[in-house]
Amino acid sequence: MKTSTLSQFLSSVTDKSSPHCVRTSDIIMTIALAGKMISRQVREVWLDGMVGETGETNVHGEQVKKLDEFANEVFVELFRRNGLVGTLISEEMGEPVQVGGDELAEEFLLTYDPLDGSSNIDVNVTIGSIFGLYRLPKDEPSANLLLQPGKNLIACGYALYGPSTNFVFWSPNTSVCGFIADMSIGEFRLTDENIKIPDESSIYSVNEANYPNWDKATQEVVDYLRVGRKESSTRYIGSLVGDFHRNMLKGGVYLYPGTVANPEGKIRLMYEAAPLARLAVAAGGKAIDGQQDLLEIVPDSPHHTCPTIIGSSKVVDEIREIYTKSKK
Ligand code: AHM
Ligand code: MG
Repeated sequence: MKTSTLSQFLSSVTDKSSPHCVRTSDIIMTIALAGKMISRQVREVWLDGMVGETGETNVHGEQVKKLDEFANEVFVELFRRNGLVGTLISEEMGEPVQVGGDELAEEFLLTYDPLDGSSNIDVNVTIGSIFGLYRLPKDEPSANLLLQPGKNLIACGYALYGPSTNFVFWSPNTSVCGFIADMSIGEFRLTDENIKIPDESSIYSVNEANYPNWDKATQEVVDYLRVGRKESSTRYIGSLVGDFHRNMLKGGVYLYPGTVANPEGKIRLMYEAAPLARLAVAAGGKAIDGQQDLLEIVPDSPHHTCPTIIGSSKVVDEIREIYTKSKK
């Protein structure tokens, strides 16, 4: 075999003398397994009668799709069975859920969006699962222990269900690395060991229909991206994880700003914005909420939302400058 599989790759980068390092790799393997299971269901969604909504509404007030529920259950079941992490926080669960495990598991918090891009589920457009892994301080128990900023992530990544299934992750022992599922052998195979985001790009990804609802600074930012730069092009599919993946490989910036009525925006910090921000930074990109580094934001609840701007470093710098001038 020419390229290594995910398990071979993880085995080669794991410090076997460190229980935390071994545990982190085992958790990443479990998430990859969840990705394969969800990918299978995504591809069979029409055949298995899994289209449509469950009739339930989630903590964000959104209609839960049958596939959202399925994907969430895959994560819960796998981690309940193997006991590798102590706590799960998911977009689809109102409260953090304890899934038990040993003493070491108590130090690990896994956050995830089981199926990002829910509005694209029934229309065969790329969707994905995003995850963030945090190591909790052992000797500082506090009521806010779970509310960790993105800078404390110890691993993060996503599985992407498009024409092929990708698995992309970052951990302290690796760069940002990418894998593609070879379903004939049921394994992810390494495609890129060191993904880097181009510094510069003409692509921006934003739902521009929200323009009338933005404040002046955000309108100025998007005007600048559209007509103030040498070249400009829009790509927006409405699946953050899909837009992020394209922008990471080709260059580009994703924006989901707040509106005047809802300044904190829609993107969830702990399992959407922060994991992708950490990946972007590890790949040479940047992430802000306007003026502040996104990885510095401390959530005030598991489902905290924040304005999200992630992508090519030079473009993000220019955006920050416009916000900074306009807020003076
Ligand atoms: P979801 O996790 O329920 O799918 O919501 C998050 C999604 C992002 O993936 C996407 O970029 C955004 O919401 C699209 O929102 P909008 O339709 O307002 O542009
Ligand atoms: Mg999402």
